[in-house]
Amino acid sequence: MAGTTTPNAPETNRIGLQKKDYAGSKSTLCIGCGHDLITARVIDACYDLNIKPEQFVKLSGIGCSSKTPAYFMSRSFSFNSVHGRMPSIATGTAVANRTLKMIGVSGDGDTANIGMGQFVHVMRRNLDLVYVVENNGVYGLTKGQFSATADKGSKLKHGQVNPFHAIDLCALAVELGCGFVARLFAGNTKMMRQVLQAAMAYEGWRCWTSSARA
Ligand SMILES: Cc1ncc(C[n+]2csc(CCOP(=O)(O)OP(=O)(O)O)c2C)c(N)n1
Ligand SMILES: [Mg+2]
Repeated sequence: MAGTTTPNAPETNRIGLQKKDYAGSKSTLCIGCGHDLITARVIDACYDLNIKPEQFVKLSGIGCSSKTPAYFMSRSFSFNSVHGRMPSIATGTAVANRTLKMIGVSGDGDTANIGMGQFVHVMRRNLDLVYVVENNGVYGLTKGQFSATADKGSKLKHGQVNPFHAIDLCALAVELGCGFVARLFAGNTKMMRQVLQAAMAYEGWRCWTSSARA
C-alpha cells in the first residue's frame, strides 16, 4: 500500500505505521499450525486498511485459536473470555464503545460446540463484528477430540471414526441473515488477505471461517 518514498526508509502505511506496529507477541502454537497463518493475514489486513491499533479490540474464547489475539496488535484492547462466550463480550464491548473496531477469533469447538447458542444470537442481533472461526475440525488445545465441524467418517490418531455429520457454520450464517460470509483455506495467502480486508471494511455482521484443511 502507500509507502514512504525516501530510499532506505522503512515502509509505512497511510497513517505512518510499519508492519511491526501491528505485531503481537511470539506464537506458542505448534510449528506449522494454520492458526499462525491466519494471525499473519490479520496483521496484513489491519496494516493495509490503516487501522489505528488503539481503536481496535480483539476478543476470543478458549482454545489454541482463541490464544491467537495475543500474537497480533499488541497495542490494541483485548479480552480473552470463557469458552464459547466471546459473542457476549463483543456485544457488551459494542454497547460500551461504538467507535472501536472489533475482531472476534474463535475455534470450531469454541463456536460450533460450547458456543453455538451465542454464535446464532450474535448473528440475529447483527453485531458489527468480524467473527473468525479457525476451523481445524478438532479441539486442538485438549489434544484433538472431534468438534462438531469434523467430517463424518474422519479418523482420529488412534483410529476412532466420527459417526456424526458436520455442522456447516457458513451455511448456518447465511441462513441466519449474516451479510458477509466466506470460507477459505488458511494456506491461501493472497485470497485470505483480500477477503479479510473486505470483511473488515464491510459494515455489519460478517462471519469468516477458515479451514486448516484444503
Ligand atoms: C467450560 C469449559 N469446558 C471445556 C473446556 C476444555 N477446553 C479447552 S479448549 C477446548 C476446545 C477448543 O477447541 P477449538 O475451539 O476448536 O480450538 P482449537 O484449540 O482447535 O483452536 C475445550 C473443550 C474449557 N476450557 N472450558
Ligand atoms: Mg479446533
